[in-house]
Amino acid sequence: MLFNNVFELVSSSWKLLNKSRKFYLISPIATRRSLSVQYGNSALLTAGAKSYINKCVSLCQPDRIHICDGSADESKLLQELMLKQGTITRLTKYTNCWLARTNPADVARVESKTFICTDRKDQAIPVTPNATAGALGNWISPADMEQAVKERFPKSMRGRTMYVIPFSMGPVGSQLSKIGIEVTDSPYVVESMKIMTRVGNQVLEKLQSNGDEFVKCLHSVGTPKDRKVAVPSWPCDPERTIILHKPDSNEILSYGSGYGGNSLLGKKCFALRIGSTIAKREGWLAEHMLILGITNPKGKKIYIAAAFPSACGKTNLAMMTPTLPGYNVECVGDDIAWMKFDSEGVLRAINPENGFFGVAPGTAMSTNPNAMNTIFSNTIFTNVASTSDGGVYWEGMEEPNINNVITTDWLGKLWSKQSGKPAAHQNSRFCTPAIQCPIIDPCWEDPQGVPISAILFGGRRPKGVPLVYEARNWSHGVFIGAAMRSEATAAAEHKGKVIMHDPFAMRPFFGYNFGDYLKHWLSMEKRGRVPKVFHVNWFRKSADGKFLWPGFGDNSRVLDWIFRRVHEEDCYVDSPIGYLPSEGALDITGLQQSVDLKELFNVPNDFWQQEVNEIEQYFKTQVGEFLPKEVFNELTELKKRVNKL
Ligand code: SAT
Ligand code: MN
Repeated sequence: MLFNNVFELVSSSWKLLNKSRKFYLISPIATRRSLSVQYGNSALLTAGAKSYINKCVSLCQPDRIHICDGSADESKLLQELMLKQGTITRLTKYTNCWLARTNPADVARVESKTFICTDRKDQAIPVTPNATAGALGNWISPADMEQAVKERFPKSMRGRTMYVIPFSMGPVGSQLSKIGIEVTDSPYVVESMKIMTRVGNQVLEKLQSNGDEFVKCLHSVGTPKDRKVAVPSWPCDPERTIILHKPDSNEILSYGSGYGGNSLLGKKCFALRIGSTIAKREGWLAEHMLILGITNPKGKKIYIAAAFPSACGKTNLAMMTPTLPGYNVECVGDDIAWMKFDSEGVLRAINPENGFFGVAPGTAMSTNPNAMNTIFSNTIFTNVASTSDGGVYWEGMEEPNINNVITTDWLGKLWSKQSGKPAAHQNSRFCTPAIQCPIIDPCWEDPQGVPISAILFGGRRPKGVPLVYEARNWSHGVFIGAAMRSEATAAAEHKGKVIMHDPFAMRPFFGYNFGDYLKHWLSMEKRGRVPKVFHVNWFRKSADGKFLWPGFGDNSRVLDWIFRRVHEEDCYVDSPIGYLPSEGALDITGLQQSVDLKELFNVPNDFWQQEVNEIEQYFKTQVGEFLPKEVFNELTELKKRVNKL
């Protein structure tokens, strides 16, 4: 490698130049450009870290290296830099809050440009004669991946600083945690990663004792081919964006986008895609799930994990304020759960993240007061609107003073309600430290994880799907996860409100063949005591298009029924699709609006016949021979029961 000696040189010069914290080296590359390590203590780097950084330097050829220490001083430095570059503005109304406006072409995850690289295609996705491209992920061959990298990364960091972010997914030192090193040319990514993960020297120290094992994450915002950067404050290369994962070598390479799951590589790329492949190898689960603790009026507490697709209310459920008296909800995580059986056979979960990257629009004191009380300090907002008093605004925020201030929309244009245009982008986000959540669970950082008693699957289903039903057993639960469908949202590039298959809310996040994923889930029953499984749907609508259920805090009524079912209370009736609450079992005392329970729990014959056919088609065309027979049998049984309706 061209830069093999960089760190040897750095380490020896460190003592001499420690005062100025600056090094200027003459690089050994042919062009003889100078490379300076301008920040950080390279002496802490392990041999594996050095070798990886050398490779990235050699490929991307940055002008400077910055080894992140996770400190507040470092944040100040980067905030000042980003202010100068126009990437962020200060939100003076709040403490240490910032607003970033992206290039409007870089606003969400790009699923069609996200790939898993394996030797054989069927290691990454089910290969069937009529599979729809991208339905269960995209595969790329090692040769094509190499080519894609060659076309994009060489010299991609010229003129820029290369930041090295050592981070831990999960509390540093927990048996369930894993370490990554993200190399990026975006200070916005550094500051966001410092909120979303645990960053700093303690991670490098851990690396010394864990056998130097880390996930390699290389990210560059890139530069368009014609070198015309459309929005200099938010460089990116939307035309050539690509997100590559190589499970074999625990490697991620992401080019061209600075946004969310495309660039904060600890999140979807590591914690879910690479995470799911590590989990498969090691016998645990890496899932797109929130984790909450719920205590009943008698003081009994259970933990629940719930999988909903992006932008379907995971953050709202995880931070819910129950309307049902005596109940208390506490938040462990809002997006990702890593779950493993302990030696006693109890399924234990950690939230591998350290912050929330939540959808802003719709977040309000009435819908999620705990989120509102979390996000107004130490937060990076992206693509929300700003107000002339130094604040933020988005649709549904219920800001009473909005008419007394001048509002600038997410595109930087003056905005008024009368314009009819949204002030904030639909997928605008807050990136905020989890510890600031007023109802963060006392055990949220417990290295053992919290014991999971129930798993919920759900999505946006305007028709036919009841408020809640329970799986008959584990394999039926796995089937319910596999058959999940939900309306598309703005979290990715899908347009319109089409109902999409989104098994386990993992469709964009599988790191390996979905059929093998199902087999892995089925095998959990042999590894320990599996939790009960439920399906929930807060989004059913009446014929006139109104939501049948108030949702938010009133979802505690559903959690109450689930709580009682976990404790085997006899409060259910059988139905063709699973167990429903028996008459009167759903506690609706004190509900502020009248609800049509009959409609809410109706299991319409024609709808379910169609649904079963649709699932069968989907399994046949997209999963084919990779579908485990147990899941196929569950479908056959459901079909029989539905046909008797
Ligand atoms: O953009 S992210 O992938 O981080 C958010 C989401 O889609 O859940
Ligand atoms: Mn998510």
